[in-house]
Order: sequence, then C-alpha cells, then structure tokens
Amino acid sequence: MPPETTQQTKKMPEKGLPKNVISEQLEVKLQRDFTYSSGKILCSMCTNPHSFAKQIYRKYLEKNLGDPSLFPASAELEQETVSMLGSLLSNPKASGNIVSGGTEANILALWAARNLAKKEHGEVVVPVSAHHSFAKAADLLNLKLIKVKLNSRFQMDAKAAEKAVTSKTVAIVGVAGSTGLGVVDPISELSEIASANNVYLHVDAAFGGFVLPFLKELGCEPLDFDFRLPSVCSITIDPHKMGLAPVPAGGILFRDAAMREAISVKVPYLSGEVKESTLLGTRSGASAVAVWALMMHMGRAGYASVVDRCLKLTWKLVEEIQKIDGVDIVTEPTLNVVGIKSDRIDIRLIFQELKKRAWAVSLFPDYLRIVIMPHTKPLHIKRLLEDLQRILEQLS
Ligand code: 0PR
Repeated sequence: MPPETTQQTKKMPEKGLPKNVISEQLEVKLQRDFTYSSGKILCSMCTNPHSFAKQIYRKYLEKNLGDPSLFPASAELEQETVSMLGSLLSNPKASGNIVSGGTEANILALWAARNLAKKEHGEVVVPVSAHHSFAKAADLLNLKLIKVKLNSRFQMDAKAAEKAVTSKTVAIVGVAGSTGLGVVDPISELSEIASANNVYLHVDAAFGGFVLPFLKELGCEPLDFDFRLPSVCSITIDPHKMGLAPVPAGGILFRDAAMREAISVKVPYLSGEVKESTLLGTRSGASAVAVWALMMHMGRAGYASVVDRCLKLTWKLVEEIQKIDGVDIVTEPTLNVVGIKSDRIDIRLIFQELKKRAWAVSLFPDYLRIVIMPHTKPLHIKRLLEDLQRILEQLS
C-alpha cells in the first residue's frame, strides 16, 4: 500500500491566468524545495546542471528521439554521444542510447541479457549493494535476483558470486560506484567468472562512469571496470549524475550492435523503418543534444578537474571526520561518497538532528551517506562538520 498522503485537489481554471501571476505563485510554492546552490544537498547523486548544457537543452526542447525519421540529425548526435561515452569506457564502437536514467539503463541491460540467454526461469547474480532498479528490472522481466554478500571492503564477494552462478544464470551484475558507499566491485574477477561460464556481464557505472576513467590521471590507483575487460557486455553510465547534464540523461552502452539488437523493436509505420531499443517511445532529444554539447565543451580535462575537486573535498571530509570523537567513516572511499557511522550514538538520532538544521543527507541502516557533488563547496563541508560537532556534544 502506498503511504497515506493528504490528497491535493486542484482544477484547471476556466479562464487562464496571466503568466506573471502564475510565476509568482510558483516562486512561493516551490520555496520548500532544496536547492543545490544552498550547499545543503549532500544526499544526491545529481547536481545543478552545467549552464551551457541548460542553455542547449532549452534551445532544442522540441526534439523527439522517438521519431528519428523526423529528427535524423538529433538521432545522429545521440549516436555520436554514445560513441563519446564508449571512448571514455574504452570502446568507441559501443552501441546504445541516451535514456531516462540509470534505472532504464539497467532494465535495458537485463532485458538484453535475458533475450540473449533464452533460458527458462532466468537468474541474475547481483551484489546485495546493487541499486533497487535491479529489483524493478527483475520483476518486470520475470527474472530472479540472486543476491551475493559483500567482502570486508563492501565489494561483491567474487568467490560467492562464482558459487551463485548456475545453469539458470542469464547475467552477472557488478557495480562500479555503489549507491551506498561508492564502492567498485572486483569487475575483472567477475569478467573471468562470466567468461568461464559463458554468461553476460553488466556493469552498473551509473555513478562511477564519469569518475573512474579519470582516477589514473589524478594520481589515484586506476580500477578496471570497463569494456577493456573482455566479458563486459554492457555498461550503465549516467550523464545526469557526475556528467553534469540536465535530468533526464542516462546512458546504456552495449559492447556491440548485435547485443543491442536483442531488445530492438521495429516501428514499421514511421518512415525509414525505425527501430527502437529503449523503454520509452517518445523521448527527449534535448537531453542527448545537451550531453553531446557538454562533452564537447568540457573535454576530458574539464571532467577530470571536476572529479579532482570532488575527490579532494571528499578526502578532506574523511580527514576531519576521523578527528571527531564518536563518529568514523565506514570505509576508505574510492569515489566521492562517504559513509559515516557511530558506535556510540544511534545514527538515526544524528540524522534527525542534521535534518533539523536543514542538512539533506541519506540514512542507510547502519550509516549516513554523504555524496560530494560538484555543487558542494569547502565552506559547506566546514559548516556541516561544525553542526556535526555540536550535535554530538548535545547527544553525548
Ligand atoms: N545505479 C546506481 C549505482 C545508482 O546509484 C542509481 C541512482 C541508479 C543506478 C539509478 O539511476 P536513476 O535514479 O537515474 O534511475 N542512485 C541515486 C540514489 O539512489 C539516485 C538519486 C539521485 C537519489 C538523486 C536521490 C537524489 O537526490 O542515491
């Protein structure tokens, strides 16, 4: 049952109101929303989109990629965007789409895996840390999720994953940047397991996809997670997370066109015999064009410097948390996500107190999650730490 909410009722006015009256109403009504610029949003994997992407998005709002026969140039830009994302993930020949987000991308990946495997009562091996979009995908596709435990570093336990593979397995999923802690699963080991068992491997890099490719040039230890690993069949990478693109912009990349073909549906009545391989029919062309423009504008160097700033601030937060009595980090972060735990104080109480002070952090069962996104500035973290200190004194 959905939670009970006060039912809002409203009728469209008989006669339209002037634009300025409506705009004023909206200003008032939307005041309760958080804003990225306030610095209070520390729970989101999205951010204030880049101003250039917003400008391009607004300009091309009428584009509909659901009908590439009308918008062939936009469709071509979408494919160029997919190729640019593919290059970032070591496979410029990757085939895919700019979709509504990580959820759609993960559903499409499992849909392709299921169709390619042609098995009855198919199973998908996922880490317990996998995003809830896999539960949606499994339900929709009539697949069973086999959840694998994590190792001491909160990564999918590769040995347990190997044991979980059976003749019913249609796919293994590894996460490259987990929702809770930003952890990267041992994808190269999963690739070996997938290859030994001839099973599809999907990598959910919805969050990590725009961070991991830059680790090496930033002096961090690089991690194998992309198409360089021979068994990786598809990757989710979301421009509307660390890619700074406006929502909606997810990315699904298949290793080659044949894999994507497994979910393609013909639309014969549109001129040009259109084929769709997305869940949505009518879908935003502005999103894809904005991602294209933004990637061209940022270049690798632009994204690397965004990641550099986020990681440095993440490390600063970790350093300061470790100095505070009563709290600690859950694990050393690989990406710009920090888990904070306490063995003295109920983490839910700390969460409530932070909430009273208008901080938006995420409450996981055993820890608080903080995501250091491009909108987060050193001053915001300084204020958060000051509030945290006060809260701990108050609760001790
Ligand atoms: N895969 C991973 C690893 C994710 O973390 C997420 C979303 C998805 C897939 C699904 O992506 P979409 O939400 O684009 O479909 N992770 C964020 C989370 O659950 C989503 C989010 C973003 C939540 C902004 C809150 C928020 O303010 O934390």
